[in-house]
Amino acid sequence: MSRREIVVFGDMEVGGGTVTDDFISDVALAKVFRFLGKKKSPIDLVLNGDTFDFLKCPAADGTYPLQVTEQISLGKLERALRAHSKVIDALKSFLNGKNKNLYFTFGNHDLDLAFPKVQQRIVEVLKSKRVHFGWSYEQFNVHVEHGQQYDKLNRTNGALVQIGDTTVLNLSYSSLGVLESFMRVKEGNPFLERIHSRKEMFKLVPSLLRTLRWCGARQLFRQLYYDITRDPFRKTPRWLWRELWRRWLHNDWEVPDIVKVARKESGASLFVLGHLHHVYFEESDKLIVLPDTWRDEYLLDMHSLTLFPKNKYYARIFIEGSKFKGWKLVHVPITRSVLRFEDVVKDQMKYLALAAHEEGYWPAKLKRTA
Ligand SMILES: [Mn+2]
Repeated sequence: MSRREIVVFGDMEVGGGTVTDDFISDVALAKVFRFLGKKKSPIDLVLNGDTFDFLKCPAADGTYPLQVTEQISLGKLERALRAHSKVIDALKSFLNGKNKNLYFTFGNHDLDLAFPKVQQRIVEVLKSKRVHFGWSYEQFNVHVEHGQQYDKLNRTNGALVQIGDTTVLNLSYSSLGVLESFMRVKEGNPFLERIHSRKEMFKLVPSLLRTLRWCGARQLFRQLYYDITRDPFRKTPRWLWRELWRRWLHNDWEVPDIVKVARKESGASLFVLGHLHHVYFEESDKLIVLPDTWRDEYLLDMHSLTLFPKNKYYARIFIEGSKFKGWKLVHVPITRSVLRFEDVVKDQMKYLALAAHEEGYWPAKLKRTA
């Protein structure tokens, strides 16, 4: 009986090599991709959304435009390809293997993958026809999807939208808020933004929470202004007001629990999700697997006030004939230091550089813009 594997990575968030680029695990990830390429069995490699972090990657002039054209996305893509050529070369080597296919699903940070020229450019760089793009991967009763469509602030009705003669990205309320109000905070606090839980971290840095609340209030007023001026692309439905207000009031800066919603929606027997940056699995009438993120993130321990770099995982799903036979979550060990929170707060840039150095990644220079 024929055997094949579906291998899923979530939320890699490969960025443009700027200070807001949170992907530094080039060495470890490239090694896994090359290893998978050498395996004899057919493999469908699924990069499950937010593979590229177009959202937090500035345009060439250092700004974060709200109307993202194909040209802007192409520029961001070029910089990400250059900043992370090791990973791209490893994907090329994977595709050179026998019976290997690569799938990109769209996440909220890389809706840009829906632009035809962005797809063309990736196919051209990877030098392979076995590269596929879509909202989800659905084969052998396995459903792989990023999950932003189950998150009301992040969901969109299609990836692209027409404004006059121009096609631009159909950005969600959440993405517009990130670009309009929060990227400057991220640029000023590039390390602190990688730390979870946010709620606990804010207890130690109340000034950051104040800044965010101020940005949130400004964003609410902006939304009100668009509403009054009847900007057709910024209509504010009633539920959105409720949701924005609830989040502002309760200091809720987390992604909602999309697993509950997704569970109801899908008929597949195995469901792989991303977006939440959790490692998680659940087995009831159907199996739900979350293989976490490959972006550099930390868990804050409130007793010792130390930061533990999060582990990196991917999911392996085994298919025999056309039937689902089992699955495995693989942990990729990377040696990293545990950091003291108070040191990091004092000099975030120093510890960004240290983290990148420990992973063997060193971009030409950490800059504000590319
Ligand atoms: Mn996401």
